[in-house]
Amino acid sequence: MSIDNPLSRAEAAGTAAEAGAGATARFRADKTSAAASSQERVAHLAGLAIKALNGIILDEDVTYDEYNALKSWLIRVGDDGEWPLFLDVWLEHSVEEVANKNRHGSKGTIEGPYYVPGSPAQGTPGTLPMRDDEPGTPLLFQGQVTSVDGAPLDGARIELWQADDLGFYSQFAPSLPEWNLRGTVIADGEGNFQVNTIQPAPYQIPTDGACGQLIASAGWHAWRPAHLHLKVSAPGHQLITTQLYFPGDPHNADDIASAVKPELMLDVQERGNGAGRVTTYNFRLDPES
Ligand code: MBD
Ligand code: FE
Repeated sequence: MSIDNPLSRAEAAGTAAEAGAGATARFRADKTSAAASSQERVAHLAGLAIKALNGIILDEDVTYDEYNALKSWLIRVGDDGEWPLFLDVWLEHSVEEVANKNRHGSKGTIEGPYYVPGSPAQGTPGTLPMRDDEPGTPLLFQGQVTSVDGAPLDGARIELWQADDLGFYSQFAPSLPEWNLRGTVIADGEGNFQVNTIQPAPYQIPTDGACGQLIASAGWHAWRPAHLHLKVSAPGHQLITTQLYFPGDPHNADDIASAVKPELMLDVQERGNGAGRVTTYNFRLDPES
């Protein structure tokens, strides 16, 4: 974004349907695994879900007007491509809780809809791909990757993706370079890494799509606190998908996606002399089971 021709926030945002179409295509490319569940499991879980919804209809005397409002909203979620957004905001946190309940190392949290595999790799110290005049406070993010027993891990990889200073993710908002603020850092032989980036802005669920319509109709807020997304891995160890948060963000306590954990709060310090901020976070990985 150039100083003499700044994009308005609305221009930088694009539309909910554009972001939704991107997230839907991404999911189809990376995560569609056919027939992962047995017939018994499908019958059990689908049966329970249908029973729970029928219970709500009967207990709450749901009317035909309400039923038809739900029907038209569900159709719109698909039209806007917002099933990935809807599911990751309101359900993924419970799936993550189940998936990682036996882990001893660093906490994970949800992946969300905006991960793209294959971001450009580089050594340490590194710098996330960004525009020449990338807006935002510079942030040096550093740490060490060890095993749960404290052994430094050679061959550790830190994949980072994040929103920019307006809260937008490259490849899901228009006008951003393909890999803007997405990168993979290869740690040194002791698992130490340093990466230069900028502090992300909080993320607002698009207001012009089906999820935004639900939020407005219910009178909820639409915000996720500012966060860095990470996938941290090392040979022989379980990959961690996580996010890290910034102290003082007004939505740390009421993230719409319920993905904040106290262990995921960064300690951010000023570097002085206008050099921006620095934060250190160490990752402890469980051995492969
Ligand atoms: C995000 O940036 C995000 O991290 C999640 C989980 C959902 C929507 C947008
Ligand atoms: Fe995010």
